[in-house]
Amino acid sequence: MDDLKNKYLAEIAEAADESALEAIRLAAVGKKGEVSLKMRELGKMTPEERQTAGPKLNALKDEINSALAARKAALGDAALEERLRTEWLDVSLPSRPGRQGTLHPIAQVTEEVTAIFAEMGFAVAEGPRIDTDWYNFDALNIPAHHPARAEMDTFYMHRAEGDNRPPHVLRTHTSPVQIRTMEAKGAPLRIICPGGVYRADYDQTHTPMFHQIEGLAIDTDISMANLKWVLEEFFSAFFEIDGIKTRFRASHFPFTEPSAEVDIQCSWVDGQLRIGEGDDWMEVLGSGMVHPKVLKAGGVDPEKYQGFAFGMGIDRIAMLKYGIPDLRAFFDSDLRWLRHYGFSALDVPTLRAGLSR
Ligand code: 2U9
Repeated sequence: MDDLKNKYLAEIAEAADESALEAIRLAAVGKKGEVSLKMRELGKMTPEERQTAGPKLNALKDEINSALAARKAALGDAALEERLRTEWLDVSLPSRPGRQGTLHPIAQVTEEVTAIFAEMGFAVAEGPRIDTDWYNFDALNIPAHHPARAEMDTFYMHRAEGDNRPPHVLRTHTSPVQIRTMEAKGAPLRIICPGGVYRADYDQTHTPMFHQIEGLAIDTDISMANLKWVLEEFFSAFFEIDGIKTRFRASHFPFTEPSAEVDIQCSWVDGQLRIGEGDDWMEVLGSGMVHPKVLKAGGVDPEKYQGFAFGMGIDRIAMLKYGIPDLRAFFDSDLRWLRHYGFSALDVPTLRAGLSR
């Protein structure tokens, strides 16, 4: 038995891979292996002989099995070590020119708008794209059966029959993020909320998913004058035109009072749009003073605080700034379009270095 033990333990220690180990296992403790055949001979022995040989054979079998397992684990570790040594990648190498991806114009414009508002002290706030109808509508002074709910062509999430939880919707604007941030942080507050929103609408100027940036500033002495200054600063920086003219037209939104739609100065020359010159106007934005009911819904005391808010379509201002003619192309994933309208991922927009180089 000692001979068997020495022979197999030496072979196991030498085994170079898993298939060699398996061959040794079969030869030693497999059905027809040497140790197994010896175990079968126990039946022919006298009871006294069996009493000493039986436990010894069992112990030998156990010892071989655990040596096999230990060697298998060691081989596995060595294989992993070898892979870690040979399979490595220098992530600091530049990508191959033909493979360099670009930033989508929506990502680029989101970065640009964020950089401008950051300079004016606005932080970025984010929230869920699926939200309750309370955050998306009620908190924004759009109660059930208000025509604005129907106008927004809302996507409702499916509910199983008998499921009585409040309805969830794909947010139709980023405004629920402002309510959530008011609840979480209170006043004073200065935030912008960029992100995707959803409305069941599809034609040349509407896609079922598009992007907005909304802004909110709350403090104890905020007025429409602050709103006008902030927006004029924004338009000048964004379109890179000093002193761009704006026009505020009275309007109506459920969540602001008073409300204004904002146009920027433009002209059409030979069917070409030019921003910041001429005597035409182009609507780019909606805004107003936050309705007291909306402040209250966000847990802010309307007796003490006021705020202004505005909202604009990122996709739309991206089209205006970069001369992109068709909204639907934004979401076609056409590589030629993406290469043409895409931006270098490494040129981060800042006010000092330039927004779009
Ligand atoms: C809170 C309070 C007020 C956000 C606002 C608009 C006006 C607006 C549209 C622009 C083009 C949506 O993308 S669009 O179709 N938005 O006209 N948005 S005021 O007002 C808020 C938001 C949140 C708590």
